[in-house]
Amino acid sequence: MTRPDAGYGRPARLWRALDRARPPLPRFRSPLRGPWLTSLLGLVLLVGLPIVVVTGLLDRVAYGAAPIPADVGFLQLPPFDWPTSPAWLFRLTQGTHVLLGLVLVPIVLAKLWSVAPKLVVWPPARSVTDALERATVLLLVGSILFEVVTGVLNIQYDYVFGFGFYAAHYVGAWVFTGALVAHVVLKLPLMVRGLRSRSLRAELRTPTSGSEDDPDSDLVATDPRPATISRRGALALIGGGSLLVAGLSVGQVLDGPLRGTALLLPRGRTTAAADGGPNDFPVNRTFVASGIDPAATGSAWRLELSGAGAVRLDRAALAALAQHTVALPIACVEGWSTEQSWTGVRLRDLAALAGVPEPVAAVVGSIEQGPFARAELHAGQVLHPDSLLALRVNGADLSPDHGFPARVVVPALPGVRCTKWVRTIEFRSVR
Ligand SMILES: Nc1nc2c(c(=O)[nH]1)N[C@H]1C(S)=C(S)[C@@H](COP(=O)(O)O)O[C@H]1N2
Ligand SMILES: [Mo]
Repeated sequence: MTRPDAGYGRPARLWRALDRARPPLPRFRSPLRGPWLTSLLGLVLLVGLPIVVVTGLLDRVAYGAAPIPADVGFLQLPPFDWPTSPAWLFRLTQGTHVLLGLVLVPIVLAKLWSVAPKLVVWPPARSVTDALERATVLLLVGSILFEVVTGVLNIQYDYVFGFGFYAAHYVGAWVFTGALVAHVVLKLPLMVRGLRSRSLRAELRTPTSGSEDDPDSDLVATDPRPATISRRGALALIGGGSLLVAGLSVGQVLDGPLRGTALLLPRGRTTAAADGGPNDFPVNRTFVASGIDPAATGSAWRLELSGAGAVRLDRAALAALAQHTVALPIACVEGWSTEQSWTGVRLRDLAALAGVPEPVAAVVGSIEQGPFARAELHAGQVLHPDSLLALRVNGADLSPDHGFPARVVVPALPGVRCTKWVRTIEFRSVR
């Protein structure tokens, strides 16, 4: 004989057992939570985060080929030649990536706060579709936190991760993008409905707001505490947090005394010579840190060009070639940037000297060993009339920290490829 509830017995018992096993979950009782606030924060992130992702992916293309950043297999974007014009292009894309990424952190945290009742539910999933939906949320939350933490650590004083950072942050960005697309597809109608449920204008005029939110939403507290802050106040707090972050970061892209205000980003504030002189601008790696033997940059230094033939030039011979002066930015992948006036020999003149007037690429070698030992430039970067092997900056010889005897500066080239302490340049006529 079968029992009448045979079909339901097992699941019902399972639910009861799960209910009994319910861990002591926190109760969320703020009356501010509800579809409207969550949707508003969601909308801001839906506009802002794709900009952070796209500028990040563009920076990756600008950066060029391995070894830094490391190979990422099938996730590699189709490479294209990063433009050389406008000269501030990388300054803009990377500055936006880092600044906007930081400014959105308070909003990401507020959004997570606003959906907290949905993040900790028991049982974790009630059906297969529910489980799938929750898996995308888990990936979304996990990847955004991962991107924030790795990004913030990387722009602090030193590379915390070595060069594993670039691959990790990049793969994390793709995980986030996939999860975001799924999340938007699933939640867009809810977001639109949530936004329509209140008027932003009315909310901004309301000094206190109680809990009169949609009682059907599982974001809304069932036993709310009295409000201690209005929705207007909450928005001011979140927006104020973002403004504060912006105010303490934006200095890293400004030249002059305002640079000192970038308190959250010490790397962009560290200058080599704090003397107000021509070489007093941010330095990435100092000469001492490079580990280069000082004798290697002294009178024994020669620039070695190769191409159709080999040419060796000492610094006096380089200085005797036609010199060009141009204002170009150094824009670091960590987000700081500066514009300086550089003087030196055009790379295309050096290419001609090496017997390769129409190179398809150039490989620049540094005296320094390690990840900066060589950097490849594409034809457009070599042939641009503003692309220089700089000997001087702001009218003075380069300081050891900024790459003496000679360094590369190329319009729109990421700072990381503007090799300092150059020793060799190989001009290639075939790829
Ligand atoms: N040889 C060498 N070149 C280098 C670096 C380096 O560490 N070693 N740092 C690069 C990075 S990441 C940046 S942002 C710029 C910074 O130039 P600066 O230190 O003169 O401001 O130099 C680039 N050239
Ligand atoms: Mo950099």
